[in-house]
Amino acid sequence: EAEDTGSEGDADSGELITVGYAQVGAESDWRTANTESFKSTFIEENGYKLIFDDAQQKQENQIKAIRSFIQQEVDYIVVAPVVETGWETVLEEAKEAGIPVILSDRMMDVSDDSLFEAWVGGNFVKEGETCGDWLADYLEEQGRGDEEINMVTIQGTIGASAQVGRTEGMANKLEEHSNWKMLDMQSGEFTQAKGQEVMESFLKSYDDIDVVICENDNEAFGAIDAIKAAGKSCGPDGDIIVVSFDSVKAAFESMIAGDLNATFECNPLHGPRVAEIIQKLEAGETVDKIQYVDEAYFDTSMDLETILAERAY
Ligand code: GYE
Repeated sequence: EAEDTGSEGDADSGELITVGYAQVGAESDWRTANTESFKSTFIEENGYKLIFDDAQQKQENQIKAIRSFIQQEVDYIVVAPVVETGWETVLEEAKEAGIPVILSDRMMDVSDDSLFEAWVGGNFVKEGETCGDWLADYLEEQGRGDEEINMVTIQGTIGASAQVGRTEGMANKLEEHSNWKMLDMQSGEFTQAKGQEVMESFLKSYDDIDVVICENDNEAFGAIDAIKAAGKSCGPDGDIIVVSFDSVKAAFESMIAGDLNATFECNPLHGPRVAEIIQKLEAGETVDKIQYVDEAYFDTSMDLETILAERAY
């Protein structure tokens, strides 16, 4: 259901730039921060009217939202695509209607890249590789560099760029460490509830898990609950190493509590970045097609309280 967060059809709305945002859903803290970034950027004072749609993690809902944006003759369509494939037809419809499409967060896999103007988001493969490198250093420091290490992965939504890239980045690092073994990988749909369920089943199937890689922080929160419920411990002083992606505030709290070992950052604050792209297009300037955002990582060796106090999401 599209929610009109702009002015209620007042006389001025013709001068505002109308932006339709087809959002994935509300599955994680990251997503909430991303939605907030768009809602606070695309406001009337900044010259915009935002039409926001939450697809509840379903591609068919996003396609419907895009079609509704086309019908409403919005000026720009912004999409954070749930999955990478299956977008050609609806993008061609937008192109025929002369409405520019900007992608943000996750990527689309389309044969004709003139179907969108630009993409801005995180480098998911790099995030996965950073995670693998961190793990190698951490195990080395613990004197476990040559030990057999058993891992499991709670993946994101299958086919979503963030899942595809993070899994791939980690797989690249697995190739470099013959003593690392990936026992199992299953999707936790980027939610805490599903993350917990998947971890419960992993713990039933394997009694020798050393590391759990969670493809977002919320899955890790669920996994940590499952580990504790099974009578095991995690974090720097525990039985199981838990790492995740995003670096939302709650992940810092989890590290401070001694549950989570590390989180690999993914910046959700794309509202201003997309607004900059739109302003350039309005001015007839060219924009970089692919724009990666710089990202860091955080672990329990750092002064997390200080970092958390300054964290925007
Ligand atoms: O990691 C996860 C969210 O696509 C980068 O989606 C985004 C991912 C993020 O559900 O928390």
